[in-house]
Amino acid sequence: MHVVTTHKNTDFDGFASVVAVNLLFPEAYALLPKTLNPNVKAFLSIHKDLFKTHTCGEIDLKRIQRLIVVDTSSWNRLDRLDGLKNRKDLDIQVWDHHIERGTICADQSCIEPVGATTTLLVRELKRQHKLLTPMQATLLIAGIYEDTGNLTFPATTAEDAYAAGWLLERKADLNILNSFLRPAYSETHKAILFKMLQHAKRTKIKGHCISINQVPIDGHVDNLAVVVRMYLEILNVDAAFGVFAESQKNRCTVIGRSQVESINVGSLMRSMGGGGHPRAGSAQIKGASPEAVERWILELVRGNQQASVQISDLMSFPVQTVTAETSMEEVALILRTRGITGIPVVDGERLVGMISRRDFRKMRKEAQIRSPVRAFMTADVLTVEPGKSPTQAAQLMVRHDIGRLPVVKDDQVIGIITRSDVMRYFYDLLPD
Ligand SMILES: [Mn+2]
Repeated sequence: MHVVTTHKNTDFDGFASVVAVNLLFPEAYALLPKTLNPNVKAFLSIHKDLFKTHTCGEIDLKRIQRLIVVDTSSWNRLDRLDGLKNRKDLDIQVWDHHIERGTICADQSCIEPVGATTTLLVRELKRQHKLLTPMQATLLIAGIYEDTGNLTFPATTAEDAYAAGWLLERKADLNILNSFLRPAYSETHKAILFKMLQHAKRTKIKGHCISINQVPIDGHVDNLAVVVRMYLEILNVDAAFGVFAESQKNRCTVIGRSQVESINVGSLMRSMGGGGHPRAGSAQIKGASPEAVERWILELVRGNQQASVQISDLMSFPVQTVTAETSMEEVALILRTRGITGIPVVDGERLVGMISRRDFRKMRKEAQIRSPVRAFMTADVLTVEPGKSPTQAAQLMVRHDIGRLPVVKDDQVIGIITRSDVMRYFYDLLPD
């Protein structure tokens, strides 16, 4: 007898992986733990008839010859299968995307750091040209979307996105999916949040109010980012950090969230060996006490260099300018040779307008190419001050659909910032 199973408190990735294995090995019994996460439970309550599943009590463990484990590699996360632990004749296969090895010794394993275990199974389904019903495709895509936060979590890989694409081609239904993929907020999350609120403290650093909270946890808890986000909102601080300490494994998981631009959580977490984006990030630290991790975060926030990036750090200068008397012909030549799309028009050092490639469309006759810029320039020019932040510049560009902003200080043009300068900052390609 062959059995496929997954971890307790089964999420969509776990359940979808079980179903995917069943497509690869139709003879395997799908064994589900008694505890399912609330989203999966809601899904199964409606779709139960479509998926043939069993629970532990229905199966005689002695008859199992082959065990396929998905989305975990630890015996203690399986439901009532301890009796199989010491069976020498058992053939074990593991499919998982958590790369820390668990306690299960597998004969065959596929363990790779992708966003979801389902992705690894989709690879195999694709290779074997298996047919999927739209319902199966929908369940599988739910597994990928849940574990990757709809392909937005930093752990998401290109292969997760390709797998999602393949499932959409097989008619995965996003309407059904959305009604079941509410942010997972379980009893465990509630208990952790409650503990955090009991010990909440606020710290003032450089005019910011932040909160760091140490929480002991027992084993891996999925999706702690949800808890940190709620904690941040309830405390209404500028940034919040959860230091989740697993004393057994001697490691801490830090999850940070920020609602101000001047605290860039992604760059803080990168300094700690993790990753993320300006508003959210995480890192895992081995062999440090939670107290030491807290002190480290405080130090990083105090010296938060990245946060003080201003337009003046990103802008280009000196700026090529023209006067209102320059001919359009000359402007065309400058645009072409310098590979730019617009030039500020100045009177002395004062900004009086902007002439861009678009303005050439206003010309009616060819002879007008010899006319001065004054006739075609935009006089009402949006500008930005050097002390403003990259986000503020980006907002102006998006709102007014412009690709460049002159940087003006005391009525003088001191630089220019383009859309690509701002993008480069957001993608962290800022030169040191
Ligand atoms: Mn998973």
